Amino acid sequence: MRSSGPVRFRTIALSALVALLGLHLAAVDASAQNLFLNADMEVCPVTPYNTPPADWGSSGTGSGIDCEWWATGIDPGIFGGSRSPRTQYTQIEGITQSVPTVPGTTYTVSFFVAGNGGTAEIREGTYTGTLIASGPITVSYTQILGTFVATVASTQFYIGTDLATGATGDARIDDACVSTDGALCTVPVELQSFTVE
Ligand SMILES: [Ca+2]
Repeated sequence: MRSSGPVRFRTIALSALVALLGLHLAAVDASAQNLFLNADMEVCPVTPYNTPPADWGSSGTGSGIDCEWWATGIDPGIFGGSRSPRTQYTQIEGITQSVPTVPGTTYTVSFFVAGNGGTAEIREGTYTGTLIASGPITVSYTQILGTFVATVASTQFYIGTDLATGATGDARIDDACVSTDGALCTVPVELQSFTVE
């Protein structure tokens, strides 16, 4: 009779675990993912210069961001992996990507940035589009994060930096995210698979 206690406990614990697993799996839906392709910007050619990461376009006043080159100011180093593309001092520069969106649905958009002053921005469309979120750029990486309600079935987002005012050097960007799962977009891309599972 003494062993019935522990055995019963294990049975209850296993049932609880199965129930939790079921709830956890049920909470994950198809849209709870980072919709950006090459979100960590690791597929990014060193040359030719002024070439954005794969799956991304360029937008800005300059000649385009670089995958590895650094020119002016304190280099904050790489945020994640082996590529954190550089945006150019005195310019407004960034990258764009279109993703499928559901009208009326709220999306969280984010990316990480570091550099030598200036302003980091998330916009709809291009570098002149409607502002979604912005924040100051510091030598330590910080995350810029905002929310956006889609109006059409495909939305282009811009992430980049305004280094034309208040900056003393270049900046680096990395780990972009757009998702209906707001919590997912608060963590670096390499950690997002653990958040979804
Ligand atoms: Ca990266």
